[in-house]
Amino acid sequence: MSTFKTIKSRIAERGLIHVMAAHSPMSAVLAEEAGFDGIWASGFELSALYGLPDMSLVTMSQHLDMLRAMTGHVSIPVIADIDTGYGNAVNVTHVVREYERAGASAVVIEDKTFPKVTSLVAGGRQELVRTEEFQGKIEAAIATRRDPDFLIIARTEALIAGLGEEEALARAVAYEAAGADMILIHSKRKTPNEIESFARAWKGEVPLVIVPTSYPEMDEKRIRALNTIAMVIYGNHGLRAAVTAMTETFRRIIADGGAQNASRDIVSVEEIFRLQDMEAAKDSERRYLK
Ligand code: SPV
Ligand code: MG
Repeated sequence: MSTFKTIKSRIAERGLIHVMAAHSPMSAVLAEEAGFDGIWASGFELSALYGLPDMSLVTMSQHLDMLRAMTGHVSIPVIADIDTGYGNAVNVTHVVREYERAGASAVVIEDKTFPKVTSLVAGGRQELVRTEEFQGKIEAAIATRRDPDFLIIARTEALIAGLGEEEALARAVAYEAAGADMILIHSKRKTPNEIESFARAWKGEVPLVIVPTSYPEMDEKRIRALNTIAMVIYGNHGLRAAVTAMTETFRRIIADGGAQNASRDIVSVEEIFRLQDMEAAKDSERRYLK
């Protein structure tokens, strides 16, 4: 791990880092190979993999197991989406200890009540905990981490809950005061205006994180122009691309009465062998199976 670059050093080098959501070691490897700076261990993607809505139904141990599998396969930082921290500030101490030990480089904790409701759904029930209560969760996380490079990222859902910019800013200020290393500000608006306004108004020391799923025209140039955002998370593009590709391929095989056409347009089995590192397994066979 000596060549492992921390999130902080990546941000110091580049100003802005690009993080892709993954839901499995293979999707994480594909994101690393494509050139992303980090992996977002997304609760939304993992919930969807289980065919479940993202409403605190996937357990911590399910998410932690998948995160551990991912950290074992990539050499870029993995940022854990721990939702609300699976309970109160006491739960957060346990969660942070476990995720750091599993190889995560950061956790993102959001200020919603447990069980949470996914942020982007229309008409979702969005309830926030008191600011002081959430400060306690951040303080618990900071006090628990062992490595100061393990980042505690505080996520406010004030805009998602319709509470307005003033409340979002007040919460972000309070979370920075509690020790948060970065602030994730989420929005479900279809245009970047709400986030751009927040990012311009942000006068804190710590940088911002955004997840521009619902406002994809917010590209790198536009983000850099604001000077306050250091991390952009692409929250679900791998999963959505996989659904598109699987749906199309499955339908074609049914329609064609076989895989004769579909086979030509998907990766070869050899490419899957490469992603599984079959070579290393064959090498081990040659050396050790006596
Ligand atoms: C996730 O990917 O799990 C997130 C981002 O938390 S969102 O789904 O937009 O809430
Ligand atoms: Mg999530």
